[in-house]
Amino acid sequence: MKTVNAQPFNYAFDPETTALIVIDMQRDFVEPDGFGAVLGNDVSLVRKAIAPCSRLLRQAREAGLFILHTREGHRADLSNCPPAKLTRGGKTFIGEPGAMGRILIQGEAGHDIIPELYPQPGEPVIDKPGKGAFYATDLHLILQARGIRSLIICGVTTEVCVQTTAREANDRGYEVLIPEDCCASYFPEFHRAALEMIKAQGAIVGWVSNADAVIQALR
Ligand code: C5J
Repeated sequence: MKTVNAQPFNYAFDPETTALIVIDMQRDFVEPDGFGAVLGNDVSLVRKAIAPCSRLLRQAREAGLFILHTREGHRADLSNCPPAKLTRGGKTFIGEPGAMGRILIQGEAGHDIIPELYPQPGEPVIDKPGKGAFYATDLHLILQARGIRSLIICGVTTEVCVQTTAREANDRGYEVLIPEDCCASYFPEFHRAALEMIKAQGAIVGWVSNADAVIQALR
């Protein structure tokens, strides 16, 4: 077992039964011409997570951890996008043309994962239509088949897709750890609040740590 210095108390995990999931580090969310930016957000806030994620990814690969990535997006004909989701955004909408192709559409440049954190061969990529990575995907099946029990979750945004996935995972019995500098939000106060909620009441959803502490545990 490995132990990570975490809050609200140390997090113990077995690398054999632990997976690292990188949530939605897609060009549409973190690059200056993407969906997030067009909605009026300052992407420099979410780009802060790239370097810590990259360091953690490198160490996780070296340690042989099971690594997965997710992408939020939809079929080109929008048939797997709930009508309610299609009306959200206010300024631009899913499926509309953007600087990197149609917004959040599978196969478009903006839907792809940023080059800095690009998946390596053998690392499954989960395409998800919702905020949570378990909803309408085969993620749970893949994790169960590998005997995974603990999840280290990184990515964007903290209070949306990261938090939703952490809650879904917790309810399915996984022990969740979030390295706080490996996730980010366009709203720093939401980032802080989401992490507070996760670790409250004796890790009601999971544990919070940082990239260096997880890297040290993996060494
Ligand atoms: C959002 C995400 N914020 N990946 N998606 O719409 O958090």
